[in-house]
Amino acid sequence: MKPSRDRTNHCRHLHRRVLAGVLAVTLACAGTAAAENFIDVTPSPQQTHWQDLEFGVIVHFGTNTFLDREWGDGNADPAVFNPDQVDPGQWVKAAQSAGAKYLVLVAKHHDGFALWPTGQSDYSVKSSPWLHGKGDLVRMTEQAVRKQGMDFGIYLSPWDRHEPRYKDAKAYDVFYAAQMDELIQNYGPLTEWWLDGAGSSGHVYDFKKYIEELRTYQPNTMVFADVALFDYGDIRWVGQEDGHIRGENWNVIDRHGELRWRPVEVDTPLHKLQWFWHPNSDTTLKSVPELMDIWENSVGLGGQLMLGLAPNRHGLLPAADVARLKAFGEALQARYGNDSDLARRHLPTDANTAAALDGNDDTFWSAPEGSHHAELEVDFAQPVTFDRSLSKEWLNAGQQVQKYTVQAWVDGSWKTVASAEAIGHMKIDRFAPVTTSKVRLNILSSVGTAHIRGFELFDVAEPAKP
Ligand code: FUL
Repeated sequence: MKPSRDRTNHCRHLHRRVLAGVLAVTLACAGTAAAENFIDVTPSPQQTHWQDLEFGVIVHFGTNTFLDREWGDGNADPAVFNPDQVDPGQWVKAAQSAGAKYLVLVAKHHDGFALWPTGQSDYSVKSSPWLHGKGDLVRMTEQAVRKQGMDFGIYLSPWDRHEPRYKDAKAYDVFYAAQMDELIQNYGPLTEWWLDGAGSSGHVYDFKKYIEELRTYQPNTMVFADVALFDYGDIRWVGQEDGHIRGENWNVIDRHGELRWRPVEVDTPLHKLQWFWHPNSDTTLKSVPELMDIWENSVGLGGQLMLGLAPNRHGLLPAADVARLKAFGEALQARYGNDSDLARRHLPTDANTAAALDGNDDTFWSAPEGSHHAELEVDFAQPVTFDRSLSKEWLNAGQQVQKYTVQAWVDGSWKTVASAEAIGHMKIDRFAPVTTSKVRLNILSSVGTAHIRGFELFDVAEPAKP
């Protein structure tokens, strides 16, 4: 397997420093490179920060909103963009009520219409009647987001159906990089940059140049990249937009023989199949049970949820959307909030175990150093009844757990109620209700020492799905 870029550079550096020919260094580097495997790959601090956000929203608003379209053809008259009550503060508060921690704004969708007064083209808010062409929606949104203490990110569609230079790949590269420069240099720190591959097949972009530009001014920005743009992604696309992760969720993915930590993002809109607002929006809103199911199958399986929000022609989220987001946030708290966690009722225990049960993600339980198997046991004075467990792995040293069970002490022996492979950032396991005064997370196999940030138990008592 080919050595990772970082390790190769590190070895080159060492070689330079010990030119005197310390054979051991050469051998050590060759040896390490050959030994590279999944477990050697760990997240960057920026990825850890991003994964801890868990839930963000992406806002689609533009000419499509006024034309009942999802994919604009690039010919919309800027005059159609004329919202009369734009209030990003309202979007932000609604997103927060659902529990979202950051907001990504679609600054330019495939139709090419820019929501900020770009200097690279006239196809933007400055040619619209909105605020007499003096508005800057990226600025307004960024300020509202930061005021509420959320992180901010930007989507700038590579596919541009309006820009005449799009036909000339080299000229378009200059154009895209210049638009990107405006966004990355003028609107504060960005947590995520959304590179959307839709519509781009057959077009060759100089992504290397774009990413160099981004990294220069925004070294901490995580690049989301789907199918075609995979090489550049710090985070990866789940592969569809139905809000579900399928199968075990591992963070280290091999692409072209290169191993990288690439946590998964699960993007799905609040309205069924609609990223932009449409006149029928009241009939497409996902229900609270549907949103809960999405959260449990994205965040609950160690992924990042990116929920699409769509302001209407006034520039406001419809009242029904605001109410739905709030109800979703409340349902999440009721089901998985700290007050619902039964593991908090545990009997006094040692400090190591307590660190997994305290609801604090900055403290974690560690298995005995170097162990490949360990148990984290929780004891109760009174029996508790639960049907879900929620486990969280501390991932800074890599995703160590590769097989585990959740077991309850029933009639004098350990009964397995759940068994799986990956834990990762978060793992919710569901099972038939069990009543017990002793539970354990039984780590059957960890490559290195396992670390658990959280082990929680819930009694959801929800009828099983058909
Ligand atoms: C897709 C786009 O084509 C959709 O319109 C939307 O922006 C979604 C978030 O990404 O690839």
